[in-house]
Amino acid sequence: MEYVIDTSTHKVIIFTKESCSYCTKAKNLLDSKKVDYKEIDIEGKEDLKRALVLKTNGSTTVPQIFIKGEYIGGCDSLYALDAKGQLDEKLGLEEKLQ
Ligand SMILES: N[C@@H](CCC(=O)N[C@@H](CS)C(=O)NCC(=O)O)C(=O)O
Repeated sequence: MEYVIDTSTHKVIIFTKESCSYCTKAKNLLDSKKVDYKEIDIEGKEDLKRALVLKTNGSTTVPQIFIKGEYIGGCDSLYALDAKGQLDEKLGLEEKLQ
């Protein structure tokens, strides 16, 4: 049976493998923003890997990140969004005004 990925189940979903430095770096950024995320380890799960390639328009690396169902990309894309000041908005983090 073909595996279908549903990215609407959690606000942030990150597909990872163990011993992946880019995955750690991406999670560090999310952790620094105190954002909860669902981590899915794809190591050894061939049907899940195939489904993820389809879901990400052909990306074969990890991490692969989705926010509110929107495909963000990998670690570099996550950091690029933050550098542009757009990540907090996508995460729904509001600036706490005094
Ligand atoms: N530019 C990518 C680099 C990601 C990357 O190279 N990830 C490595 C693991 S740390 C990878 O997926 N290598 C291929 C593999 O493990 O199958 C990003 O920012 O996410």
